[in-house]
Amino acid sequence: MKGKYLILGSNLGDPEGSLQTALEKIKSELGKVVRTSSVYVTEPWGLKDQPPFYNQVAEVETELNAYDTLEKLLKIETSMGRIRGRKWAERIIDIDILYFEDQIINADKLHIPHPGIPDRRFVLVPLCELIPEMVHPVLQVTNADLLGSTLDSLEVHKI
Ligand code: PH2
Ligand code: MG
Ligand code: MG
Repeated sequence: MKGKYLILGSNLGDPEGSLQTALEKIKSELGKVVRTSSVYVTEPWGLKDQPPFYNQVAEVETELNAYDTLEKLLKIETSMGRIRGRKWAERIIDIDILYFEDQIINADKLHIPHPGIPDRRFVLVPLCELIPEMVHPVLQVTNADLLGSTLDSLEVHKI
């Protein structure tokens, strides 16, 4: 299976509303939103002293390449009032590229597949709702395998 998958996250203001707004902006800036996972409330990963996150995975179709896609996503984040603070800190909206078909990119500011996938249940759980059988192009195991073997134990609740 060769899709393009994003993860959206928010834990400030109106997180559910922000996920919705971001999906609408993705539609107008990138192309089609083919499918979305459920929304999950997730314990903060990395920095504990912040509100829980709302996370959702989206499959998108776009004619843009990965670099231009990243540029558009950063533009959407800025248009929604994202201010960059501490690494892993609270944010109105974060949109990261997880997979871009089976492309492997390791550039300055763009790493695809997203290097955090195997260590984050808040990514793997919604991803497995959509594509458990997809094989990670670097690790050569499925998303379901990654979820089964992850060392992360943070809680992820479907709402
Ligand atoms: N994003 C982060 C840091 N920690 N934790 C959860 N649960 N969800 C996130 O989206 C998230 C996080 C930095 O991108
Ligand atoms: Mg992120
Ligand atoms: Mg990001």
